[in-house]
Amino acid sequence: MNLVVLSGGTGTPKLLEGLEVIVGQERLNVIVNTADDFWYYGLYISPDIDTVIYLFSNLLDKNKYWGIRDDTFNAFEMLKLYGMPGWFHLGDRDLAMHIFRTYLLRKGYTLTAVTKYICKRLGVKANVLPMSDDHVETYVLTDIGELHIQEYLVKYRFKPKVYGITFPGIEKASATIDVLKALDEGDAIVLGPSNPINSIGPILNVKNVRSKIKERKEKDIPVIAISPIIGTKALSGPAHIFMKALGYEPTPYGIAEIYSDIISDIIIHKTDEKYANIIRRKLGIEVHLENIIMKDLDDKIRLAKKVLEIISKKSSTKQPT
Ligand code: FO1
Repeated sequence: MNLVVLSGGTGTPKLLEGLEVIVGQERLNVIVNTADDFWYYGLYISPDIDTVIYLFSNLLDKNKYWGIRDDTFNAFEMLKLYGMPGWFHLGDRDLAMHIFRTYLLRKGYTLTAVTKYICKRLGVKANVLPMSDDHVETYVLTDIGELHIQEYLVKYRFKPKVYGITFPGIEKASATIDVLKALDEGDAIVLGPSNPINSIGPILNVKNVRSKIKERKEKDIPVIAISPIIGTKALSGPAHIFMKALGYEPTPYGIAEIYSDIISDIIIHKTDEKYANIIRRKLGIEVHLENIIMKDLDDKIRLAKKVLEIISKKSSTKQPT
């Protein structure tokens, strides 16, 4: 069973924790959003890649779902003394990742090669794949001006009113051959419970990814989304805010609508039963009502098991091609 999981932000890594326990890292191909990446004081920061690498190497601070557990911030304190802003915290051990990655990127290695190498050094067995080796950024147009996604999320805690969101570079960004190979060889594709606009969205908008997933779904494999929203609120972060700003209803129906051309199934929270019929009827997507809240490891394993049950049920009933 080769699983492909699209991951961004901090929601999907929780599901990855459960999947890792059940299928093992060797079976996981994680395509990661890189539109959160940015150059910060000369360092190339790749937040979503780092959360996945730290998770699989058991270094992740699981209270925050970013950075390294029990990290210190001595360099950061000195950098603030020199005038660096204090809203984006860089731990000492985390800094080593940014310094080393920047060193390799400046020598001309691709983000894919650098990620593979760092995973090897950290003993990560999962296949962690940047969505593209072409640089993509994310900006949010708000009532206090245009903000980089990290400023909007971290500095302003998604308080400013959102008028729009843009992903400079996405129109030229191509999927890597590793991403297309993983999508080709996967037995199932999972769109994790992350923000469909700025975490999963950029992955789908990289050239050839959406069409490849659509092709696989229409031909033979389950493509399953897990809603990051319960009712009209995201479990964490601004998914509902971005969806509203882009004209989608901020509900599980809106999630299904965004993914309607590429998913066969969606898992929504058991209290969202009222959306199930319209998703089935209007979008032709199978709906599974589950408890999608992941508070502890048992929750993560339980939800991961549900995903795998759906996959094996669909695969066993698949018509012989
Ligand atoms: N998130 C915060 O809320 N505060 C921070 O100071 C912060 C620093 C940081 C440093 C490195 C890194 O890889 C991630 C960091 N994050 C921080 C999380 C980051 O903003 C989120 O993981 C992504 O934006 C989620 O999409």
